[in-house]
Amino acid sequence: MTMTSTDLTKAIRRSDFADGFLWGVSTSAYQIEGAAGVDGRVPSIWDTFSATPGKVRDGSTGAVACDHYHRWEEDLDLARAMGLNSYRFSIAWTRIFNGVDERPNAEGLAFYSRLVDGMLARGLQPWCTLYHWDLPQYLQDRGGWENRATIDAYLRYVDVMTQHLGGRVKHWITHNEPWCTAMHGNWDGMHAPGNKSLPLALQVCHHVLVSHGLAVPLIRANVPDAKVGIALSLHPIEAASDSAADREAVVRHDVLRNRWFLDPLFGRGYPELALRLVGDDAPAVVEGDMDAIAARCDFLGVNYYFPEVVIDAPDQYPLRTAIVHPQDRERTDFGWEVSPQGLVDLLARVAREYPTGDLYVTENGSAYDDHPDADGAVNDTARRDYLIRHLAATRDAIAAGAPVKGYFAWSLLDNFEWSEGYLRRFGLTYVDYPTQRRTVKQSGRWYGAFVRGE
Ligand code: IFM
Repeated sequence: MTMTSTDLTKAIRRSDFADGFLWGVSTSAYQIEGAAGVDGRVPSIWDTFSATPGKVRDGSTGAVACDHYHRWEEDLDLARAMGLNSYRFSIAWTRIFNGVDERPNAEGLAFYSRLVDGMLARGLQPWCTLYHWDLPQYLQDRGGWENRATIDAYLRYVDVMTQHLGGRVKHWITHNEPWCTAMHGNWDGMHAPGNKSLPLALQVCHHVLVSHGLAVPLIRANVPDAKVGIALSLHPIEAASDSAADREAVVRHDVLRNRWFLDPLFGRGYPELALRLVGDDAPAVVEGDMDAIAARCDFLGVNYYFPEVVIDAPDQYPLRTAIVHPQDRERTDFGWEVSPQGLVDLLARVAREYPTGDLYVTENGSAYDDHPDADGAVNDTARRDYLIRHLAATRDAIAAGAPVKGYFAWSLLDNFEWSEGYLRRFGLTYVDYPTQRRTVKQSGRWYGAFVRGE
């Protein structure tokens, strides 16, 4: 039986979740902060990439974005007014080290200090992501993540930030979605720095994972009672048909999309099948790397948006698979499939196959083409329903045994959606970019009422 939109709002209650469950929103520095040249911030690879004609669909950049750097108090007030108890943000490395001075930039440190204090003052537990794709351009000029020296630079930055904020921030995410850093950045070229080479992408990926593993003990050493993890973009993989060939394609697709990250993080090394498929394109691994990557974490962050449907495609290197987009599926305005069941399956699978410890949905959300109505209200019923159905999915995954302890909606605000620029709105809050006026959407109003138990 299909539920109507009104039935849906009754489909879930806050009391379906444990008392200590975390209710949050996720954001990232480059997507919201703006203030690109302010207070000693230097360019990141995303400044360079977005300024390159043809790289971002609407020709925009994150130079101003939501001007959160100046409007952070208003933005944290929105999260507090919703009744949330946690807030996930990322630090712009480019505000901390400029590539010239040995010492960190005092103004950058002060900004994140103010921001964290602002969270604490509003009852928001800070969840800090150390790397959400905005590598300093000066490091890219020296080879970026392909160069092992970037691991050392990252560790120095992590050391400084965790010493600086460690008394106040206990939850640390080393990297957000290394798949995107590596593969979109260096294989399909959709993201900065825009390279198109599989071996390069795999080497970048390896160094990012090593940097994660080496950061884990460093964070623990600097932060009393630290909880450390990584946020992965994971996808359930589905066969387009029942044919044996398509079902085998699922196994091959999954091995690079999901297991390439999960297996080494949980001490199993890169999957044999993946290594066979990529052959000589496999990354160079230095002795000790795999042990480093397998550093025990306190939690795993799962970023979930949609399942991938694949077919057997013998001419496609290296996986011999292709992603297809069946027409009969419900989709957001971005074209991403809406599948709450995918979230149930994904969380249950991860919990079943890996010793993850606590799980958090560190991102989940939907892009629809919102427009304020004549009264200025944004009635994004589709996004509200997406949210309700994915919260219900989270509840069902917990019932199926997945130890999920929190949910962070992507995102608090409409923001700069990478190569889509400002064309895609994921926010629970509408941002009118010319005026920077914020309007909480129906989805944000619903989330707040739900979290407040109303
Ligand atoms: O906007 C991104 C975010 O930066 C990382 N995860 C996916 C989101 C939606 O594409």
